[in-house]
Amino acid sequence: MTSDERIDKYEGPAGGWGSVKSLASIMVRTQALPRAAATLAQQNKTGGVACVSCAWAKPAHSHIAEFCENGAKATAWELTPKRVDADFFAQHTLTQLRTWSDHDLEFRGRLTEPLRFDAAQDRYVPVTWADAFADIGKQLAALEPASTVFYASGRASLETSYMYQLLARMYGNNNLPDSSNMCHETTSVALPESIGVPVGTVHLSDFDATDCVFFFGQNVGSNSPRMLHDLQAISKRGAPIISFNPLRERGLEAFKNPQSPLEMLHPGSTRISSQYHQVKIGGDIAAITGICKAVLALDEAAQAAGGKRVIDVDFIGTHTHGFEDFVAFLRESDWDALCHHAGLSREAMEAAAVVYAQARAVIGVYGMGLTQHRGGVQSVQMLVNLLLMRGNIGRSGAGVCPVRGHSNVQGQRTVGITEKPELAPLDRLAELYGFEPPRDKGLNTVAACQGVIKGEVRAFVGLGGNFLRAAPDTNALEAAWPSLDVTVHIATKLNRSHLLPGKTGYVLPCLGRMEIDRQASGEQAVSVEDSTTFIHGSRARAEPVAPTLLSEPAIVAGIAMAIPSVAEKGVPWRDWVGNYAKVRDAIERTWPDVFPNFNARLWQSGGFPRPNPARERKWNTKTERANFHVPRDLSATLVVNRDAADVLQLTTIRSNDQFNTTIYGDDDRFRGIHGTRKVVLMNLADIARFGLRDGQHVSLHTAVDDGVARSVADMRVTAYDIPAGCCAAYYPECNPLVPLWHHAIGSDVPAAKSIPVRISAIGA
Ligand SMILES: Nc1nc2c(c(=O)[nH]1)N[C@H]1C(S)=C(S)[C@@H](COP(=O)(O)OP(=O)(O)OC[C@H]3O[C@@H](n4cnc5c(=O)[nH]c(N)nc54)[C@H](O)[C@@H]3O)O[C@H]1N2
Ligand SMILES: Nc1nc2c(c(=O)[nH]1)N[C@H]1C(S)=C(S)[C@@H](COP(=O)(O)OP(=O)(O)OC[C@H]3O[C@@H](n4cnc5c(=O)[nH]c(N)nc54)[C@H](O)[C@@H]3O)O[C@H]1N2
Ligand SMILES: [Mo]
Repeated sequence: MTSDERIDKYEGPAGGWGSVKSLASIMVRTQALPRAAATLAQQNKTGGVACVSCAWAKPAHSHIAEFCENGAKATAWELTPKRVDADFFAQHTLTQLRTWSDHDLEFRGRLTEPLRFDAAQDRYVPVTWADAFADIGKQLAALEPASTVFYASGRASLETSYMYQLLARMYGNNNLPDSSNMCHETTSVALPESIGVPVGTVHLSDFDATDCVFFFGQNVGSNSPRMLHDLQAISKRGAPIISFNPLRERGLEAFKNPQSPLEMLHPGSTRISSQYHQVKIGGDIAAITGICKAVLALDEAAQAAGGKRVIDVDFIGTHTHGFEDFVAFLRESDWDALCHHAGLSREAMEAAAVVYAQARAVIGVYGMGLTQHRGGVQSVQMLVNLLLMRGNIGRSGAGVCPVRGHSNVQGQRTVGITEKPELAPLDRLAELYGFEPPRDKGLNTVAACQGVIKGEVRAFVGLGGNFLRAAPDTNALEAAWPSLDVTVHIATKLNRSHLLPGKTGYVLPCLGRMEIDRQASGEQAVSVEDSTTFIHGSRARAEPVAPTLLSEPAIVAGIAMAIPSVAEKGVPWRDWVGNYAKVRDAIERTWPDVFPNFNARLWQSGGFPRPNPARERKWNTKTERANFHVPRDLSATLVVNRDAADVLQLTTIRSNDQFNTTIYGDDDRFRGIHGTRKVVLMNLADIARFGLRDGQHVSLHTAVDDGVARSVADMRVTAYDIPAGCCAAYYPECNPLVPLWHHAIGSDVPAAKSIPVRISAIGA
């Protein structure tokens, strides 16, 4: 343990003075003030800039400061004046840079010049934009279109994303995986089967009207802190919040609003959760089954007593399908098995059921704790089952609320970034642009990784992101990556993915969303979609960090115009780049029902929602009803060795000091972890059982029998309040442990929340 490593228990609330201190520290380290000041004042407000951190809703009536600690950190990180320029790359070979940490690579500052990999020197060297585009165009044109992948990490705007999908389809494939494939793709598969829409049904106004929130596997205090304002208001009105999480996350326990002077001067904080259930990893299906079983029992008791029914019989009769099978499943489920898989007592599940049964309108919120399991699709559908029992979808104050990740990840799907041809408006694109779009299924993230490993994928283009760090089976992927023919990364900051170029490798530096984007028709605005399906305009306030940067639309257009087969199709790429309103017109022409009067509504206060039939109780499912789904298994882990005595289920988590693979620092204030990320959080009984001691360094090994050895070394055992049989450690450091085939059934989202592991003492 180095001298500044420290593990203690954090007793404060989420927000509060700790938040102010943490923010001040990053502002100083990145030197982002004063450049960031004007941006922060306008962040998430109508007419201002949409935050680049999370996708939580942006209210119509904003607070004076409508940003949170982590949103401000993301702003500071992007608006730092620090840069990595030609000199930096002249001084460092890629071999050297590969020894740097994720934090150190990004912390050095913004990329400013287009770079080409020079294999002889083992360096990136500066190149002109014109030469970069010409070479990339030539190289991609020489490849079989099916062997190129166009990845998108959910930050790029609707305008850029639309252009990007068109580029891929005109080039000749649907190989458009995005970060959603590692994230909420489970939602996009589960919800259409259950309720006929791929997105949540809750608007911000429902949070004002709700009686109760059920909260599963989402770390609100770190990952969507602005939502704490909504939860605080709910809690203050006395409405219950029932949380399910293996870890006692601070943001779900207590909050002090750092933007309220009155609250900051007062001792105390708002309690958030009224019940906190430390479910076992992957135990949500069993926990919700138990709650549903108890709701059914309450309903039977009410009927016997001649009282009002607890289940919504009218709704179930008129609007749902499959209820009888579901009831049969609940009756057959055995309490002992439910308690075993959930890691909760029958009383705990019954207590949650009583609150659920008493609430008039309930919202079900969830995050990666449900989606990133082999049984993730079933977990999400189980939550919907619970909501359907009392008609909690399609009315005020009720609904299902997946909390999305990247700030425009949901929007990218809305404008055609998808590998599934049936989800893209291919006929409409054919009609509008006069070409025959490819109809074959494209590669998602897992399939793209398999393609790289097998040598079938020859080129990778990344619109943002850090694919090699974010994806599973890091070692296998890194070994295969350099044999790619072409890698092109459009990026703001240097990361590990850039350090393993293909034979031809480019890094193309772009403007961030917070930087003024001047084109032929003047300063441009862009748009994004939030977690609650509202679309917002975003206008930047900060001067670009360097005059050499191009905007993302300009880079996508530059590549498109350099590939002869794309260029000849006559899309007015240059006009679009000159005026993004023309791209919005094209989006409106492609989806007239979703984006009517797009440009006119861009600055509508609070954004404008896209149509959501499930909110109106119109069910676009095969049965034309909302469907109850009987789960196939009571545990979402669905892993081999799950009950072996020497195996723990590992969940990979984010700290309060990171945004995905972007690591702001080594502290995780809310969990009391300081100065290190190489920890494995374990139950005291497991530490004793394995003959380990708190503070000891160990290795983790994936406990599957597929003939591949996967380990992560030098992890510090840290006693923590987590259920026995479970452990937790940080992402991305643990991605070498996730087998590529270990993913959610149906959605292929890597099962990063239940990895079976064995632990060995170092040197043992
Ligand atoms: N500051 C910041 N904001 C972010 C991000 C970030 O990294 N930093 N990332 C963005 C992105 S892309 C995304 S997808 C979201 C991610 O936001 P979250 O959905 O919150 O994802 P995680 O941080 O991975 O943590 C999920 C939570 O699930 C819990 N959990 C783990 N396993 C289980 C389980 O089996 N059952 C239950 N019930 N809970 C479980 C963990 O303890 C943790 O509290 O946040 C977005 N916002
Ligand atoms: N084990 C494990 N693995 C996981 C997860 C987990 O919980 N556990 N979570 C998964 C999830 S939910 C997600 S979403 C993925 C995240 O996967 P990605 O989205 O691929 O990764 P990020 O870390 O968000 O990408 C960071 C990089 O994006 C670039 N960037 C930042 N801003 C911009 C911009 O405005 N434009 C452009 N062009 N580039 C920009 C910078 O170069 C930065 O280094 O990881 C997944 N992997
Ligand atoms: Mo995500």
